Amino acid sequence: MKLLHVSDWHLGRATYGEPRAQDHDAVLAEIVAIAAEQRPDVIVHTGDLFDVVRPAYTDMARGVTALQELGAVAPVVVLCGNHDSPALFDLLAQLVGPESPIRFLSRARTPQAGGILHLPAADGSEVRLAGLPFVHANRMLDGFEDATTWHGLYTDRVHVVEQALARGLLEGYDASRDVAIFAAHLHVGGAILSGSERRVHVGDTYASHLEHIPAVSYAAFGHIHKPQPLPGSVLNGTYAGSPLQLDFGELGEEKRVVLVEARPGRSAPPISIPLRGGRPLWRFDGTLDELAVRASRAGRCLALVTIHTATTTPGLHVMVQDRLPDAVLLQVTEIPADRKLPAIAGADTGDGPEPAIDELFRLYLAEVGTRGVAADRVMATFSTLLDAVESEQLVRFPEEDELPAPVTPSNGGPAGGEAGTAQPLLAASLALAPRMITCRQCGSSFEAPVRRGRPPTLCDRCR
Ligand SMILES: [Mn+2]
Repeated sequence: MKLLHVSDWHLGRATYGEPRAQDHDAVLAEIVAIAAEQRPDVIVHTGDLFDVVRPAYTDMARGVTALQELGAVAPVVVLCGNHDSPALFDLLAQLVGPESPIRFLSRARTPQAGGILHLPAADGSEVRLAGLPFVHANRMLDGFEDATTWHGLYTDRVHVVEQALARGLLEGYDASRDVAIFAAHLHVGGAILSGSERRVHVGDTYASHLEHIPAVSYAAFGHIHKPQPLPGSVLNGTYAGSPLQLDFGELGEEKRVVLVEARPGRSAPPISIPLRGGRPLWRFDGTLDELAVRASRAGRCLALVTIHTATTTPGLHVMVQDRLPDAVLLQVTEIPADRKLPAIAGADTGDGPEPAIDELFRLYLAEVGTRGVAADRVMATFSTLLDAVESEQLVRFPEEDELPAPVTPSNGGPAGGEAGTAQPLLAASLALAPRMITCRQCGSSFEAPVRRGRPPTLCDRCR
């Protein structure tokens, strides 16, 4: 008996806004070709056929077409994953009809209600397949529990289902004829996550224990995107994993489908068949020169690029694209070195007296930096302004001469503006002029210059 195990297609997924449809088309064609070559007796898809509960019609068509092509090779059992809609699965099941080679399992069923599938294999053996689609923590399992038990621990609730399916697998089991398979969309504690799974559905509340799962020839699991054997050595089985690198948590992961050749009553080692279709993800962090060296290895990929430059470089995106002509640039981030001041060794503000305001600003520029302009220019401007405030002198920056003349009644508004008559704008806005202040004690008004943004609060008499 030969079984082909696929999982977590996530049709409709985009990565950083880039649709993966062409990658899915490539990898689905590859999977169909593998099925046609290997001629399995049964094909199991362990869930997350689609990325969202309401996929686009084009993605539904893409999924149904691929399943039909697989169904032309062997019966296909598709489990509903946490990203899939059970209602959509019911609808698809209704449309294809009971005679179709494609079986959509929308929710967990008791053995009496069809939870165990019996599928004949070419070598005369029979596949007994117990399927466990994703169980939501907040939905009651019809047929397995009632209102008094369904709010119990998730792992205990899933255990009840697993036990019922185990009993169903064993009932009338013939070790000389039957191959028992367990298939589930389930998070098993200890599995290594890719980071692209839906976080809330791989949390500890959703982790279940392998000891509860019936002894079978092979356990086909979906839900975790990193291809891997089931943790521990309790059960012979794997997470087939997603067929594409869906997100950067899956960077460098080798994707695959799993082929299992089992004989009745025996467990069988799973064989990985690598998938090469679809563009891989690629991440780069370095200088443009370093990119030029490494670019040849990138090829057709979806790239996340961080470039370290000396100073803001116009046209950087084009320069990166020139070096990666076949890549789709998902994001290019520039980190110019001059947006931060060099950190000063020993500039510890822990104990000593409170540092001066320019020292605090210097530390800020060393730690956080600026957004647009070189940090040393910002620091110089800040120092100039600070000196001007302290010495109560007007300050004039050369840049001010490049500004258009301000609109005032004396120069007749915009039409009469003349170059060279600009007022010292920055100085005017510096509030060096005295301000009217109300005395905190006697309530009288007095004029005072504003120093460092902190005006006096008491008049001369009350001071
Ligand atoms: Mn998934």
